[in-house]
Amino acid sequence: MSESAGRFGFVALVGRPNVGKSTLLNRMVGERVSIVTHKAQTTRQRITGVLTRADGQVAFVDTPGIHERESHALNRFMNRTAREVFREVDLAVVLLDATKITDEDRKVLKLAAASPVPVMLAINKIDRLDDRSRLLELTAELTEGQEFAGVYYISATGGDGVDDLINALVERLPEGPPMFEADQFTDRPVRFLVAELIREQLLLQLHQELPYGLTVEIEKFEDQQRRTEIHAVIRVASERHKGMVIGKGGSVLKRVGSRARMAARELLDRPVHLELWVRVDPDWMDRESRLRQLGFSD
Ligand SMILES: Nc1nc2c(ncn2[C@@H]2O[C@H](COP(=O)(O)OP(=O)(O)OP(=O)(O)O)[C@@H](O)[C@H]2O)c(=O)[nH]1
Ligand SMILES: [Mg+2]
Repeated sequence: MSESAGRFGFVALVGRPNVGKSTLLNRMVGERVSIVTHKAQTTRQRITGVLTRADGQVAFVDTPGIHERESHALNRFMNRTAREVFREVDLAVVLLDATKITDEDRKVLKLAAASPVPVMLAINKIDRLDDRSRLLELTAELTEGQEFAGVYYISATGGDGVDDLINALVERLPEGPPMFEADQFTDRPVRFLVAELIREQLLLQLHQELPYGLTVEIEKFEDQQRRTEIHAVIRVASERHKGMVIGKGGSVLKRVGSRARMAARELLDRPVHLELWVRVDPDWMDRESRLRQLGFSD
């Protein structure tokens, strides 16, 4: 009946670690849906962020960065999550970092070539390029022998080119009613988002390999009259790691707790009481069955 029926669809964001998928998701949705750090392999599970506009709704699916080394069941789970997303969406965006093209990017492009849905290329971090004239050369090289639904040059942090990308995506989506309420910006429950905010602080406060060997679970999440009471467990692989997460006199854990509490307070828009425990669980990241128990599900 109406002349311009709205559009709805799922759009996957795919790419190697650290190219800026989660930053772009947050920018497009206008909320902090997915955690972002300077470290590779920040995102571990898919998370949907919803953008509702007058002409339609887009459900963006952020995925873990596709990476080469699959040393643990967790890595295999992450790569599988990213690879399989092509089959579950209407459109995919492959993200690249304009300042650095790697073998992992080439692997992602190869996967995209087999995609059952159209793929757009978004070349990100153009704000970091001194000489943008190189972009055309780079694009020619990357798209050689491969069809893309469009190529966009963007800065997920600065916002350059992002609106053009969104407009192009919406135009390509099928007509249909929105799946999410207009005020719902993610498919994940708030307790998942809080667990991620704690993990974000751990990634930022701990060095080198350590953050990769831990996971965060929410054991209690209770809205009380004046505040929300949250208890979380940080699972680590060894006693040594436990010591590092706690820090001298509890200093590291205290810092992580207070920063995560502030972030959770902002997210929930009410006071938060956050308690953290550290538990040793040597093979949590090596067994598929254990991962499923901990909520890593496809
Ligand atoms: N200068 C600049 N930095 C960016 C841009 N987009 C993202 N970054 C930075 O790149 C780093 C990685 O960003 P993420 O959004 O976590 O990357 P990701 O692709 O989600 O990474 P994984 O979750 O590990 O796969 C962060 O330090 C971001 O601030 C951009 O357009 N310009
Ligand atoms: Mg990410």
